[in-house]
Amino acid sequence: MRPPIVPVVVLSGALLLAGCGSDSDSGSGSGSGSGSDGGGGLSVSGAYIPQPVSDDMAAGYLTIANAGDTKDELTSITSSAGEVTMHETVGGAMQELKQLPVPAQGQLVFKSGGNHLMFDKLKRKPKQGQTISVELHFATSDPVVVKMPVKSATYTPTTGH
Ligand SMILES: [Cu+2]
Repeated sequence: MRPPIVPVVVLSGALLLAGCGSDSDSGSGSGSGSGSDGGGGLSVSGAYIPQPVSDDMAAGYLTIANAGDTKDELTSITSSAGEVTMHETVGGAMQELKQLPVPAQGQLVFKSGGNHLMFDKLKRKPKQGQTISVELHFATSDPVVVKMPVKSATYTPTTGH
């Protein structure tokens, strides 16, 4: 008697785990129902802070996506690490913004060379490997807590889909 041939099943689904490194920590509010009334429509991705040169200032970047049909506004950012404001870059100079729109079915993008989060009066200098937690406040949606990893000073995100 010969041993039966066992078919080898390749579970290609496991490969998905290696993609995109989405450290989803946003404690997604379970069961967002029809989502007709704001809330649950916002998600944050690609957050990072390049390790700053300065001891008490740093820039931060992230993308806020709005899957809902209602536009919202980012109105403030708070963090126990220090003060955080929104900045835009205009002709090489930075200007503080009071709020920024998150369009319906759209995105609000903070990226190097453009809009960014500005950390000021930091209690400790951010170092690569650390994480800084910030809370995003919106005109309509509930606040969103984002853990922003500190990357190398020269880190640039790989844009993928
Ligand atoms: Cu700035």
